[in-house]
Amino acid sequence: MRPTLLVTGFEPFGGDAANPSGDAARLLDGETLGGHTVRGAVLPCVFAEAPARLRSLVQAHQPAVLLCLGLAASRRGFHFERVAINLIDARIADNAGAQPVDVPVDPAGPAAAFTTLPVKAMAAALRAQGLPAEVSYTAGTYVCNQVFHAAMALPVPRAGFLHLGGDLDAAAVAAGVRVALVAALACAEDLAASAGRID
Ligand code: PCA
Repeated sequence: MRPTLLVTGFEPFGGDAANPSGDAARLLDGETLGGHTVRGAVLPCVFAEAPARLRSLVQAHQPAVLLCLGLAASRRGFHFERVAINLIDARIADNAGAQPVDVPVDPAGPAAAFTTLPVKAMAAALRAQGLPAEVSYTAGTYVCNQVFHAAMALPVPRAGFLHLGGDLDAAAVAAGVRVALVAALACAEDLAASAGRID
C-alpha cells in the first residue's frame, strides 16, 4: 500500500451554493502524487462535528501529510496558513446554527500552534508556476481555524491549512494543491527566505 496524503475541504456555508475547497478535495480523491495516494474528504462546516470527523479520517488513512482546505472568499489566490489560534469567535452561525463566541478550540490545548508544513516553499512552488500564493499569519476565528488548530494536535508528521481566495474555482484549487503537495514532499526544511509582514 502506498502512503497517503489526506486533503480535506468544506461543504458550502453561510448560504453559499458551493465551496470550491470541498469540490477540490473530491476531485483529488484517488489521485497518485509523488508515490502517495491522495485521499480527499469533505468536512461539515459545523463546530461540533468538524474536529471529530477530521480525527476519524486521520485514524482511517494515517496520512504522511494532511492539508486542510477552506474558502476565504474575500481573499485572492492561495494563502498558506502558518499559525492556528486556540480561539473561536464566529461572525456567522455554522451549518448547525451554532455561533460560539470567545471559546477555545481546545480548553487543554496551546494558545497557538504552528503548521508543520514547509509553507514558504509551497507558496514559492506555486508562484514558480505562475499561481498567486503567499504565506498568511491568520486563519481567522471560524471553523477553518478550529480545524487547523485541531489538525495540529493529531498524530500526523506534517499538517497545515490552505485558505483559498474567492477567485479560485475547484479545478484551479486542485491544480494548486497538486503543486503544493509535491513541494511539501520534496522539501524537508522550509525556505529561509522571509515571508514576514508588518501589517
Ligand atoms: N471557510 C470557512 C469555514 C469553511 C470554509 O470553507 C473559514 O474560513 O473558516
